[in-house]
Amino acid sequence: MRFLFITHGIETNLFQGPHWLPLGFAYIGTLLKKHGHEVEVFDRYAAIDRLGQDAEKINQAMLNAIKTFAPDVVGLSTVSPMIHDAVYCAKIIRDVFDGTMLAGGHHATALPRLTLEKIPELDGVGIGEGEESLLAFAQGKKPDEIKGLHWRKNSGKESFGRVEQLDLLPFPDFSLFDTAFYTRRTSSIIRGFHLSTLSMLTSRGCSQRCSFCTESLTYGGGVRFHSIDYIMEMVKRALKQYPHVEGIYFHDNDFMFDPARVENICRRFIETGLAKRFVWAIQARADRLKPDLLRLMRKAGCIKMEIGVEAALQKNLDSVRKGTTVDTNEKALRLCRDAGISVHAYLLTKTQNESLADLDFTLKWLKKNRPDTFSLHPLLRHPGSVLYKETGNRFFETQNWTRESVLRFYNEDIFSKVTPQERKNWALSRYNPFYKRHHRIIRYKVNPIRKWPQMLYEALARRLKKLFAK
Ligand code: B12
Ligand code: SF4
Repeated sequence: MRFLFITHGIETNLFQGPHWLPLGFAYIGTLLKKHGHEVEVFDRYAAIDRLGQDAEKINQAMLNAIKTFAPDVVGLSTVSPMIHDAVYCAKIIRDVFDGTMLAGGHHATALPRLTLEKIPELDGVGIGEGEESLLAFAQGKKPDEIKGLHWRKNSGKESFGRVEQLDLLPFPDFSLFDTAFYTRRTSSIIRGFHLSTLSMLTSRGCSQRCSFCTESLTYGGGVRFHSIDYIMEMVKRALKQYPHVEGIYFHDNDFMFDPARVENICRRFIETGLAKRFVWAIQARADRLKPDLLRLMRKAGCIKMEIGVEAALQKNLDSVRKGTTVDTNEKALRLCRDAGISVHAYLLTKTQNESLADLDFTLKWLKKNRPDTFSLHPLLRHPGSVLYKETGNRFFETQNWTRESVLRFYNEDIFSKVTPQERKNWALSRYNPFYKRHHRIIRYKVNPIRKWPQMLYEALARRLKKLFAK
């Protein structure tokens, strides 16, 4: 069978250059290829790099790819804030394609039946992880009996696709993507460090259920692991195939979930000499960090840890059910600094009862605790999350999935007490200047002088691009 996968869309005006590679289709595509099926990916994100910030051109290129490749199945990935793009893609694809069209990913998983209802061009949706479901479909299993696929015609109960034994998956074949684009040096993947990188997973799932997050819905509660041998071989092969790659971002939701496993990984990186070949970054919860292990991780090449700090105030941590404390977060930053590991702190804004004083407190907290890099993200209500259930007003159930209405829903600030004008003023006068200065200094501090000319050139090119876009 021939499969064409289409990555979830992008607001073209938000394009920021190379980012994390879409691993979902890397895994699904590689498994299908291993079983003799033909796979191509039309990557709407990477297409912007080739075709510019012109949605019309990208859509045309996508339709041309469908006509040329003539797939049996088109698979779309979905995330809720961009669901309008999937709605649009399905419509225009249907005009030129009469094979099977499916959608999967976080949004389809959270709202499978509704996704079928709102996107009439779809034949079915994938729920949870799609590898085994799509392989079963390609191998001719009766559609109604495939776990993780829900068909329009099927009125039965939905089931989740879940890869129980991760090691049965072949190593992801990155060549399905524009690797020249994804491995281009940038400071935005292992944040601050100007490196050529690849993304990988060593585990899937999360044991927590923070109120804003849908990870434990899509990948199931609890964590499944690849074996250490699998991880070593995956890393070794990728570095051999892409000799210019300098770093790996491990995308696991909670890399540090099992400290003994992390210790084993580190020891193997050191013993095999891989620790000298590449550097790596992870995402971890603040409450999992121990000084000895962090020192070992640094020795094994870990240079960056991304932590969901979320808030500088305990009331906000509690309101999103993070299950951590301000103290734990502050200690985590100190421990990483002592071990020589750079930290990225993710923080939330537009939270419950947020006031201007809270925003100032957050800024003060950043200045005091000095994470090496940080970013502030609005608290979003994704379907499938506890937050959506409690405060989403059944938006997706009751409203049209047009760009305007989806953007309006996501831009709504129903929690905080800060007015849009106050927020703008605060950002312009207080947050942005500090953010810019801090990140500029960090970039030049952590990167060797030989990389500075390229970094300067890129910063200039970005500025010029922005100017032209205006
Ligand atoms: C890397 C990443 C990106 C990358 C690449 C995205 C991509 N195409 O994969 C970039 C930076 C481009 C990106 C962008 C965005 N992202 Co993003 N991203 C991620 C991240 C961190 C990892 C994705 C990943 O590789 N997962 C691992 C692989 C194995 O899983 P997967 O991609 O989900 O795919 C599996 C299943 O979902 C399923 N599946 C997926 N597609 C399909 C299709 C079919 C047909 C089938 C059957 C199955 C199937 O099978 C796959 C294999 O098991 C996730 C968090 C996460 N853990 O998923 C957030 C996440 C997916 N992103 C999210 C969001 C919100 C966005 C943005 C909208 C952010 C924004 N506000 O701009 C944008 C969207 C595009 C835009 N406007 O720019 C949310 C989605 C929330 C939701 N419930 O909808 C997530 C979950 C983060 C979060 N916790 O909030 N993202
Ligand atoms: S935010 Fe992080 S810790 Fe919380 S549920 Fe999501 S992945 Fe797990």
